[in-house]
Parts: sequence; C-alpha cells; structure tokens
Amino acid sequence: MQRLIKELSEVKNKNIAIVGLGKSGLAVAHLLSYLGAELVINDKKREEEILDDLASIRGSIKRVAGGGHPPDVLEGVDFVVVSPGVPLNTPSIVSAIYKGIPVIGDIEISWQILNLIKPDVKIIGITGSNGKSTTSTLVYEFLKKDGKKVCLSGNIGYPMADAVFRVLNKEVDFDYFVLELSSFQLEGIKSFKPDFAAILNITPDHMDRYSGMREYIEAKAKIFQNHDKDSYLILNMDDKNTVSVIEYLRGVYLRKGRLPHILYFSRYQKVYGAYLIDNQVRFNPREEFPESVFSEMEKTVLSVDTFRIKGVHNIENIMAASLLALCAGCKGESIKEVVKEFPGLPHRMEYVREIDGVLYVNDSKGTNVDAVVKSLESFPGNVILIAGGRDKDGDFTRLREIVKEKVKSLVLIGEAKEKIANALGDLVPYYFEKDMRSAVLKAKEIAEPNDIVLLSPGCASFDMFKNFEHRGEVFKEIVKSL
Ligand code: UMA
Repeated sequence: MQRLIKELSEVKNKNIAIVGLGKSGLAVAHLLSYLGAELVINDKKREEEILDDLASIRGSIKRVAGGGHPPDVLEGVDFVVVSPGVPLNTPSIVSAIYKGIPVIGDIEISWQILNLIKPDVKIIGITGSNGKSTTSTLVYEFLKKDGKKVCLSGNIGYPMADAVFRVLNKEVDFDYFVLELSSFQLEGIKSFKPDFAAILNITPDHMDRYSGMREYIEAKAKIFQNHDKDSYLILNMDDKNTVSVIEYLRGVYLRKGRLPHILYFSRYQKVYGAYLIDNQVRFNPREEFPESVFSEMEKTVLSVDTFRIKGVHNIENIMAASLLALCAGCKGESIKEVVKEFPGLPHRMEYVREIDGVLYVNDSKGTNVDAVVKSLESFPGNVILIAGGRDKDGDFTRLREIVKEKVKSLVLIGEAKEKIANALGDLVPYYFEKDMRSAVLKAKEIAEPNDIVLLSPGCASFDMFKNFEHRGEVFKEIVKSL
C-alpha cells in the first residue's frame, strides 16, 4: 500500500477515525490533531468515560462515538487508525475495509509522520512472544552507552506517536528509534520498514485473538515485509516457528530481488550472527557487511559469567540485542559494559524479598504459557507457583513436564484457575485463592526454607488488575508487608 501521507500538510483537515482510545489511541489523537486533522473517535467505552481523556484536544474532535463498534460508525472518514487492542474483525473495522477505507495501526501512522520529519532516522524493531521488552531495553541501553541519540517506545508502554509528537515539537531529537512491537501492532502496518528487525521466538500466545498459530506467525512476519537488500533481519535459529517464517517468505524476497541481510542467533550451533560456545557469545559476520560492522563483530566476545541478568532466555535476549546494536554501528565495548550492569526490568523474574529462607520472585510479565516455562527453567526446583488470571486460550498442559520437575504446589487465582487445575492438578497439590493477598498468604503458609514463591501467571491480568504492572506491584506490596 502507498503511504497515506506524502506531505505533513496533507493531514490538515483530513477526516481521520481513531478506534480505541487507550494509551496509543490518545497519543495518535494528539499527534494528528496537532497537525490539523479532524478526528472521529470510536471506543467500546461509553462517551462519558472517554470525554475527559479528550479534554486537551476537543477542538479537533468532530464526532465521538462510544459504547461499541457498530458497522456504520466510521462512515465518511478518509482513513482509520486502529489501536493494537482492537481486533481487525471488529464490525466497524470490517465494514470500513469492505468500503475501501484504509485501516492502519498506530505504528504505521507514527512511522509515516516520522519519516517525513526525519527521513534518516534508523528504526530498530523487535518482536517475539517473549523477551521483547528486555531485548528492546538492552538495545536502547547499548546505543545510549555508545553516545547515540536514541528513543525507546512502542509496546513497552510508551506509544511511538507520543515520541514522534515530541520530535515534531522539537522537544527532543533522536537518530535511532528502538521499537518493541507486538503482533497486534504489526497487524496494522503497511509501509513501515524497520532498518533492523528481530523476531526473538514465536510460541503460542493470544490464541483468543488468532484463529491459530499460522495467523499469529504471519502477523509477526509482517515486521520484515517491506525489507530490502539494505535491511537487516535477525532470527532465532533455535526456534522452529521463527525459522519457518523466513523459509515461507524467502520466495517473495527472491522474486523481488530484495533479500535483506539475514542473521541468526543460536545457543547450539555456529551460525552467521551470534552463537554460544564455551560459555561465551561470539559473532560471525557475513562477508558483505560494511568493514566497520564486520570488524566490530569479529572482535567482540561476551562472557556469559559477566552478565548481570541470568537465565538461558536472557542469553538469547542478549545475543539478539547485541546483534541488532552491532549491525546498527554500536561498539562491542559499549555492549560489554552494559551487560555487566543491566539489572533487568521490573516484573520479569524480579527478586522481591527473602523471608525465612524463602525467595519471593515477581514475574507478572509471564503472561503466556511459554513465559512460565522459561521462568521455571531458571530455578533448580522447589517452586510454589502462583498462576492464573484471564485465559488467552493458553494450553496449560504444555506445563506438565516442567511442573513435574520444578513445582511443589500451585496457588491458583483468577478466571483461569479451574482450567489450570484441570491441566495440572493431578501432578502437584493445588489451592484456589480469591485474590492476590490470599494467594501470597497461602504460599507463605506452605513454603519451607529454600523454596521459591514465584508469581508467573501464564495469563493476562485484566480480570483482576489494570495491567500486568499493576498485578506485579500488588504482589510486591503484599510480599513487602509480610
Ligand atoms: N477498546 C475498544 N474496543 C476493543 C478493545 C479495546 O474500544 O475491542 C478500547 C478500550 O476501551 C480502551 C482502548 O481501546 O479505551 C485500549 O486500547 P488498547 O487495548 O490498544 O491499549 P493501549 O492502552 O492503547 O495500549 C497499547 C498496548 N495494549 C495492547 O496491545 C492490548 C500496550 O501494550 C502498549 O504498551 C501501548 O499500546 C503503547 O504502545 C500492553 C500489552 O498488553 C503492554 N500488549 C500486549 C502484550 O504485550 O502481550 C500485546
């Protein structure tokens, strides 16, 4: 699809609909209204609930349609910007597409505008089922340490449209944008082209939104649909779903003669890219790389023992992040310094406290089954696992092996508690609890010295909390008050 905006001035007086007025919808509304667009807002929430949020931009609001997404609500608009949490099969969206009204996501519109104001900015896009936030933050830290002007935004919690708005306003200036990208956000891209892209892994997640793994994988693969021979694509060689994507798309690239530089990372074999050998991460550049990138990759060696963040999944995150940064021109020395200091992110295997020899760990970001597997793998055993929440059609039987090996008891909360008990309850004792407080108290009651109480829910948080951060904060507060 051609770009919808070829000149910034074209936005003025355009009639643009924004569907979903959360963080990203609001940021897009600010950006577009600043450029003079007239906005139609549509949200499932009632109008009274969203009017306050619109207070600062009411001048450019043409119509607010709350309370749902009826098919005719977007009639007459020039194009639609859909928020990541709104599925594309929502009636108003389906109807717009049917009528030929372009529908794009927040990343696409933000990128189109950024590209007009700063065409030379380098974009680094990171997607995957797990590890996106840690990897994106690492790339950001590597480039920052290297003295570059860099912005971190996207699914990490800071909408890209907000950052672009600040660039437009000349409040800030960036040469690099590191973007954490969810599959939801990638569904809404058309011409978006990250110069450097990585797919970290693809394991079942959001199965309540997708018809199956194929559709989910295709959404992730969109990250490199506009790549050309100057782009860099980094893939996890050890994950068959990720590798399957490149085989599937190779034909498309070859036909168009625009195969990007493809690099891999692997814990098991020497590949072009990054690989693990003798507890060291080494890099193997392709012959055709620019000399500076080639030599920096060849001489950089990272010793795993120096990494402050632990666990096999973090070795993978560091391999991917280092590759992205090195390809983008970062020095190996900057990477080495950061990995020694980087403490990890809140809510990802976050150490909270030790009480009577029992360790309490907050992994509230463990929102899918594979994330729970990865977190459990980091412990020798004796885990009391607090899990449950809103089910995303997850297959909890995939936890059977690791639960047998590492888990002593399950403390289950939220809407999914019965489903989890049905999948795992014959393996270890389990307890149903009504909220986080009673779950933590139950865990404390049954824990013995050397046990680990791990909150890694394997589910979304929205049945009991505002978001995963809120869930993690509540857990930490309760643990700290024990
Ligand atoms: N809404 C509708 N109709 C719907 C669904 C939602 O009108 O069918 C409305 C809600 O009433 C609400 C708004 O849409 O007013 C919420 O929009 P949203 O769900 O797109 O959420 P945002 O607040 O815009 O946050 C989004 C991302 N959320 C989702 O993708 C669900 C945030 O990722 C991201 O940080 C933020 O944009 C900034 O870019 C969070 C997330 O949970 C962390 N991501 C998922 C994940 O990581 O697994 C994909």
